[in-house]
Amino acid sequence: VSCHINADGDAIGSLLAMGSILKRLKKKYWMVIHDNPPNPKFKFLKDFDKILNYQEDGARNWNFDSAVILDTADLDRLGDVKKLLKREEKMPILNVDHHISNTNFGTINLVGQKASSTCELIYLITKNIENFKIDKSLAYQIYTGIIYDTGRFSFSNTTTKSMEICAEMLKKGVDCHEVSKHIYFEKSFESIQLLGLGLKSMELYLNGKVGLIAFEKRRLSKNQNSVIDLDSLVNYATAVKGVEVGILLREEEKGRFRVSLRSKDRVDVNKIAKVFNGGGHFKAAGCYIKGNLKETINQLLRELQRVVK
Ligand SMILES: [Mn+2]
Repeated sequence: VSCHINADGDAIGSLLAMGSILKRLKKKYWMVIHDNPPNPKFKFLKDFDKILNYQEDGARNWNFDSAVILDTADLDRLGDVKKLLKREEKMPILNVDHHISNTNFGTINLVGQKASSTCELIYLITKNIENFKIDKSLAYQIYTGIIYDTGRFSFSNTTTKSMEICAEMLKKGVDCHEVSKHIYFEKSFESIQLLGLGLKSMELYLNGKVGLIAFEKRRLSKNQNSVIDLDSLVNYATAVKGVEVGILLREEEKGRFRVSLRSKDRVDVNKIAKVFNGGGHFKAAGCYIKGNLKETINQLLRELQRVVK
Protein backbone atom coordinates (compact mmCIF):
# COMPACT_ATOMS: atom_id res chain seq x y z
CA VAL A 1 0.00 0.00 0.00
CA SER A 2 1.47 3.33 -0.96
CA CYS A 3 0.73 6.98 -1.72
CA HIS A 4 2.39 10.00 -3.38
CA ILE A 5 5.65 11.63 -2.34
CA ASN A 6 5.48 14.54 0.13
CA ALA A 7 2.47 12.75 1.54
CA ASP A 8 -0.15 15.17 2.88
CA GLY A 9 -3.18 14.65 5.12
CA ASP A 10 -5.22 12.86 2.49
CA ALA A 11 -2.34 10.68 1.32
CA ILE A 12 -1.35 9.60 4.84
CA GLY A 13 -4.99 9.38 5.95
CA SER A 14 -5.99 7.14 3.06
CA LEU A 15 -2.81 5.06 3.36
CA LEU A 16 -3.48 4.32 7.01
CA ALA A 17 -7.21 3.87 6.44
CA MET A 18 -6.58 1.31 3.69
CA GLY A 19 -4.15 -0.42 6.06
CA SER A 20 -6.87 -0.54 8.74
CA ILE A 21 -9.31 -2.07 6.27
CA LEU A 22 -6.83 -4.70 5.08
CA LYS A 23 -5.96 -5.57 8.65
CA ARG A 24 -9.64 -6.06 9.44
CA LEU A 25 -9.98 -8.29 6.36
CA LYS A 26 -7.02 -10.30 7.72
CA LYS A 27 -4.81 -9.49 4.73
CA LYS A 28 -1.06 -9.26 5.01
CA TYR A 29 0.22 -5.90 3.87
CA TRP A 30 2.99 -3.35 4.09
CA MET A 31 2.57 0.39 3.97
CA VAL A 32 5.60 1.88 2.25
CA ILE A 33 6.15 5.42 1.00
CA HIS A 34 8.96 7.50 -0.48
CA ASP A 35 9.23 10.13 2.28
CA ASN A 36 11.86 9.75 4.93
CA PRO A 37 10.49 10.48 7.45
CA PRO A 38 6.76 10.76 6.73
CA ASN A 39 5.42 14.17 7.80
CA PRO A 40 5.41 13.90 11.62
CA LYS A 41 2.35 16.07 12.08
CA PHE A 42 0.25 13.02 11.29
CA LYS A 43 1.84 11.01 14.09
CA PHE A 44 -1.41 11.15 16.05
CA LEU A 45 -3.05 8.75 13.59
CA LYS A 46 -3.04 5.10 14.53
CA ASP A 47 -0.36 2.94 12.87
CA PHE A 48 1.60 5.97 11.66
CA ASP A 49 4.67 4.27 13.16
CA LYS A 50 4.06 1.26 10.90
CA ILE A 51 4.70 3.27 7.74
CA LEU A 52 7.92 2.07 6.13
CA ASN A 53 10.00 4.19 3.83
CA TYR A 54 11.82 3.11 0.76
CA GLN A 55 15.13 4.67 1.71
CA GLU A 56 15.38 2.75 4.96
CA ASP A 57 13.51 -0.39 4.09
CA GLY A 58 13.98 -0.54 0.33
CA ALA A 59 16.47 -3.39 0.48
CA ARG A 60 14.26 -5.73 2.47
CA ASN A 61 12.83 -8.77 0.80
CA TRP A 62 9.48 -7.52 -0.41
CA ASN A 63 7.25 -10.38 -1.26
CA PHE A 64 3.85 -9.22 -2.37
CA ASP A 65 1.53 -10.04 -5.23
CA SER A 66 -0.56 -6.90 -5.58
CA ALA A 67 -0.47 -3.22 -4.76
CA VAL A 68 -2.94 -0.57 -3.63
CA ILE A 69 -1.97 2.96 -4.66
CA LEU A 70 -3.74 5.89 -3.03
CA ASP A 71 -4.15 9.59 -3.86
CA THR A 72 -1.56 9.28 -6.62
CA ALA A 73 -2.21 10.69 -10.11
CA ASP A 74 0.49 8.69 -11.86
CA LEU A 75 3.08 6.10 -10.84
CA ASP A 76 6.01 8.54 -11.05
CA ARG A 77 4.45 10.37 -8.10
CA LEU A 78 5.32 7.34 -5.97
CA GLY A 79 8.97 8.35 -6.05
CA ASP A 80 11.28 5.42 -5.30
CA VAL A 81 8.39 3.13 -4.32
CA LYS A 82 7.67 2.76 -8.04
CA LYS A 83 10.72 0.45 -8.19
CA LEU A 84 8.93 -2.10 -6.00
CA LEU A 85 6.07 -2.59 -8.45
CA LYS A 86 6.76 -5.51 -10.70
CA ARG A 87 5.25 -3.92 -13.77
CA GLU A 88 6.75 -6.44 -16.18
CA GLU A 89 5.01 -9.25 -14.30
CA LYS A 90 1.73 -7.38 -14.68
CA MET A 91 1.18 -7.18 -10.95
CA PRO A 92 -2.44 -6.22 -10.20
CA ILE A 93 -2.77 -2.65 -8.96
CA LEU A 94 -5.77 -1.06 -7.29
CA ASN A 95 -5.73 2.68 -7.99
CA VAL A 96 -7.89 4.77 -5.64
CA ASP A 97 -7.70 8.49 -6.35
CA HIS A 98 -9.58 11.73 -7.01
CA HIS A 99 -7.14 13.76 -9.17
CA ILE A 100 -8.43 14.82 -12.60
CA SER A 101 -4.94 14.16 -13.90
CA ASN A 102 -5.06 10.48 -12.87
CA THR A 103 -3.72 8.30 -15.68
CA ASN A 104 -5.78 5.20 -14.77
CA PHE A 105 -2.59 3.20 -14.33
CA GLY A 106 -4.30 0.51 -12.27
CA THR A 107 -5.72 -2.88 -13.07
CA ILE A 108 -8.76 -1.61 -11.20
CA ASN A 109 -9.25 2.16 -11.18
CA LEU A 110 -11.48 3.67 -8.53
CA VAL A 111 -10.96 7.23 -9.66
CA GLY A 112 -13.70 9.52 -8.41
CA GLN A 113 -12.92 12.99 -9.59
CA LYS A 114 -15.91 14.49 -7.85
CA ALA A 115 -14.84 13.17 -4.47
CA SER A 116 -13.30 15.78 -2.19
CA SER A 117 -10.50 13.44 -1.24
CA THR A 118 -9.22 9.90 -1.51
CA CYS A 119 -10.41 9.38 2.06
CA GLU A 120 -13.96 10.02 0.89
CA LEU A 121 -13.53 7.16 -1.60
CA ILE A 122 -12.12 4.96 1.15
CA TYR A 123 -15.26 5.66 3.14
CA LEU A 124 -17.37 4.50 0.18
CA ILE A 125 -15.26 1.34 -0.06
CA THR A 126 -16.04 0.49 3.58
CA LYS A 127 -19.76 0.86 2.80
CA ASN A 128 -19.37 -1.85 0.19
CA ILE A 129 -17.81 -4.39 2.52
CA GLU A 130 -20.37 -6.52 4.25
CA ASN A 131 -20.78 -5.95 7.98
CA PHE A 132 -17.92 -3.50 8.07
CA LYS A 133 -18.07 -1.03 10.93
CA ILE A 134 -15.81 2.02 11.04
CA ASP A 135 -14.11 2.18 14.43
CA LYS A 136 -12.68 5.25 16.10
CA SER A 137 -9.12 4.99 14.79
CA LEU A 138 -10.29 4.45 11.21
CA ALA A 139 -12.69 7.38 11.67
CA TYR A 140 -9.73 9.60 12.60
CA GLN A 141 -7.84 8.51 9.48
CA ILE A 142 -10.77 9.17 7.14
CA TYR A 143 -11.71 12.46 8.84
CA THR A 144 -8.15 13.79 8.58
CA GLY A 145 -7.99 13.27 4.81
CA ILE A 146 -11.31 15.00 4.17
CA ILE A 147 -10.54 17.94 6.45
CA TYR A 148 -7.12 18.34 4.86
CA ASP A 149 -8.18 18.23 1.22
CA THR A 150 -11.22 20.47 1.67
CA GLY A 151 -9.15 23.07 3.53
CA ARG A 152 -11.34 22.56 6.58
CA PHE A 153 -14.51 22.69 4.41
CA SER A 154 -13.51 25.88 2.64
CA PHE A 155 -12.46 24.78 -0.86
CA SER A 156 -14.98 24.30 -3.65
CA ASN A 157 -14.57 20.51 -3.55
CA THR A 158 -16.52 20.54 -0.27
CA THR A 159 -19.87 18.83 -0.73
CA THR A 160 -22.79 17.80 1.46
CA LYS A 161 -21.34 14.29 1.19
CA SER A 162 -17.96 15.30 2.61
CA MET A 163 -19.65 17.09 5.49
CA GLU A 164 -21.98 14.17 6.13
CA ILE A 165 -19.12 11.71 6.25
CA CYS A 166 -17.21 13.94 8.67
CA ALA A 167 -20.31 14.27 10.87
CA GLU A 168 -20.51 10.48 10.93
CA MET A 169 -16.82 10.28 11.87
CA LEU A 170 -17.47 12.67 14.79
CA LYS A 171 -20.22 10.32 15.94
CA LYS A 172 -17.65 7.52 15.90
CA GLY A 173 -15.62 9.46 18.44
CA VAL A 174 -13.38 11.81 16.49
CA ASP A 175 -12.49 14.95 18.45
CA CYS A 176 -12.39 17.64 15.75
CA HIS A 177 -10.35 20.05 17.84
CA GLU A 178 -7.71 17.42 18.45
CA VAL A 179 -7.31 16.90 14.72
CA SER A 180 -7.05 20.65 13.98
CA LYS A 181 -4.58 21.05 16.80
CA HIS A 182 -2.25 18.40 15.40
CA ILE A 183 -2.50 19.62 11.82
CA TYR A 184 -2.76 23.39 12.16
CA PHE A 185 -1.78 24.59 15.61
CA GLU A 186 1.40 22.73 16.42
CA LYS A 187 3.74 24.00 13.79
CA SER A 188 7.44 24.21 14.44
CA PHE A 189 8.96 27.59 15.27
CA GLU A 190 11.04 27.38 12.07
CA SER A 191 8.01 26.86 9.89
CA ILE A 192 6.26 29.92 11.36
CA GLN A 193 9.42 31.95 10.80
CA LEU A 194 9.49 30.69 7.23
CA LEU A 195 5.90 31.82 6.83
CA GLY A 196 7.06 35.36 7.68
CA LEU A 197 9.97 35.12 5.29
CA GLY A 198 7.71 33.81 2.55
CA LEU A 199 5.10 36.53 3.01
CA LYS A 200 7.80 39.19 2.89
CA SER A 201 9.17 37.78 -0.35
CA MET A 202 5.80 37.68 -2.10
CA GLU A 203 5.69 39.45 -5.47
CA LEU A 204 2.85 40.20 -7.85
CA TYR A 205 3.04 39.69 -11.61
CA LEU A 206 0.81 40.11 -14.68
CA ASN A 207 -0.99 43.19 -13.38
CA GLY A 208 -1.48 41.78 -9.93
CA LYS A 209 -3.19 38.62 -11.14
CA VAL A 210 -0.39 36.28 -10.14
CA GLY A 211 1.02 36.17 -6.60
CA LEU A 212 4.31 34.37 -6.12
CA ILE A 213 6.28 33.25 -3.09
CA ALA A 214 9.72 31.75 -3.64
CA PHE A 215 12.33 30.05 -1.52
CA GLU A 216 15.81 29.68 -2.91
CA LYS A 217 17.90 27.01 -1.27
CA ARG A 218 20.95 29.21 -0.68
CA ARG A 219 18.89 31.79 1.21
CA LEU A 220 17.72 29.32 3.82
CA SER A 221 19.56 27.80 6.74
CA LYS A 222 19.97 24.05 6.92
CA ASN A 223 17.26 23.93 9.55
CA GLN A 224 14.86 25.93 7.43
CA ASN A 225 15.58 23.81 4.40
CA SER A 226 14.53 20.73 6.26
CA VAL A 227 11.13 22.15 7.17
CA ILE A 228 8.69 20.32 4.98
CA ASP A 229 5.55 21.88 6.38
CA LEU A 230 4.96 24.72 3.91
CA ASP A 231 1.95 23.38 2.08
CA SER A 232 -0.55 26.01 3.16
CA LEU A 233 1.73 28.96 2.40
CA VAL A 234 0.63 29.14 -1.22
CA ASN A 235 -2.88 30.00 -0.05
CA TYR A 236 -1.60 33.40 1.14
CA ALA A 237 -0.49 34.23 -2.39
CA THR A 238 -3.95 33.34 -3.66
CA ALA A 239 -5.62 35.31 -0.86
CA VAL A 240 -4.46 38.70 -2.18
CA LYS A 241 -7.36 40.65 -3.70
CA GLY A 242 -7.13 40.57 -7.50
CA VAL A 243 -4.82 37.56 -7.60
CA GLU A 244 -6.16 34.73 -9.74
CA VAL A 245 -3.27 32.31 -9.42
CA GLY A 246 -1.03 31.85 -6.39
CA ILE A 247 2.36 30.16 -6.76
CA LEU A 248 4.79 28.74 -4.25
CA LEU A 249 8.28 27.83 -5.42
CA ARG A 250 10.63 25.72 -3.33
CA GLU A 251 14.11 24.91 -4.55
CA GLU A 252 14.40 21.30 -3.43
CA GLU A 253 17.80 20.75 -4.98
CA LYS A 254 19.99 23.34 -6.64
CA GLY A 255 18.35 24.42 -9.88
CA ARG A 256 15.17 22.39 -9.42
CA PHE A 257 12.00 24.00 -8.08
CA ARG A 258 8.96 22.29 -6.69
CA VAL A 259 5.99 24.35 -7.87
CA SER A 260 2.61 24.56 -6.12
CA LEU A 261 -0.19 26.27 -8.03
CA ARG A 262 -3.52 27.44 -6.68
CA SER A 263 -6.34 29.05 -8.61
CA LYS A 264 -8.87 31.32 -7.00
CA ASP A 265 -11.71 30.48 -9.41
CA ARG A 266 -11.35 30.66 -13.13
CA VAL A 267 -7.92 29.42 -14.19
CA ASP A 268 -7.36 25.67 -14.62
CA VAL A 269 -3.96 25.22 -12.97
CA ASN A 270 -3.97 21.50 -13.72
CA LYS A 271 -3.45 22.52 -17.37
CA ILE A 272 -0.53 24.77 -16.44
CA ALA A 273 1.09 22.01 -14.34
CA LYS A 274 0.66 19.56 -17.22
CA VAL A 275 2.83 21.71 -19.48
CA PHE A 276 5.65 20.88 -17.05
CA ASN A 277 4.69 17.19 -16.70
CA GLY A 278 2.84 17.76 -13.44
CA GLY A 279 -0.83 17.69 -12.62
CA GLY A 280 -3.45 17.69 -9.90
CA HIS A 281 -6.83 19.35 -9.77
CA PHE A 282 -8.49 22.31 -11.53
CA LYS A 283 -7.75 24.63 -8.61
CA ALA A 284 -4.70 22.99 -7.03
CA ALA A 285 -1.84 21.40 -8.90
CA GLY A 286 1.91 20.99 -8.86
CA CYS A 287 4.99 20.24 -10.94
CA TYR A 288 8.76 20.53 -10.98
CA ILE A 289 10.73 23.00 -13.10
CA LYS A 290 14.47 23.03 -13.73
CA GLY A 291 16.37 26.30 -13.85
CA ASN A 292 17.34 29.19 -11.64
CA LEU A 293 14.66 31.26 -9.94
CA LYS A 294 14.37 33.84 -12.70
CA GLU A 295 14.11 31.23 -15.45
CA THR A 296 11.55 29.26 -13.49
CA ILE A 297 9.37 32.34 -12.92
CA ASN A 298 9.64 33.32 -16.59
CA GLN A 299 8.62 29.86 -17.77
CA LEU A 300 5.57 29.93 -15.54
CA LEU A 301 4.57 33.47 -16.52
CA ARG A 302 4.87 32.61 -20.20
CA GLU A 303 2.22 29.92 -19.74
CA LEU A 304 0.09 31.95 -17.37
CA GLN A 305 -0.16 35.07 -19.50
CA ARG A 306 -2.23 33.11 -22.02
CA VAL A 307 -4.91 32.32 -19.47
CA VAL A 308 -4.70 35.17 -16.99
CA LYS A 309 -6.12 38.24 -18.68
MN1 LIG B 1 -6.06 14.01 -2.07
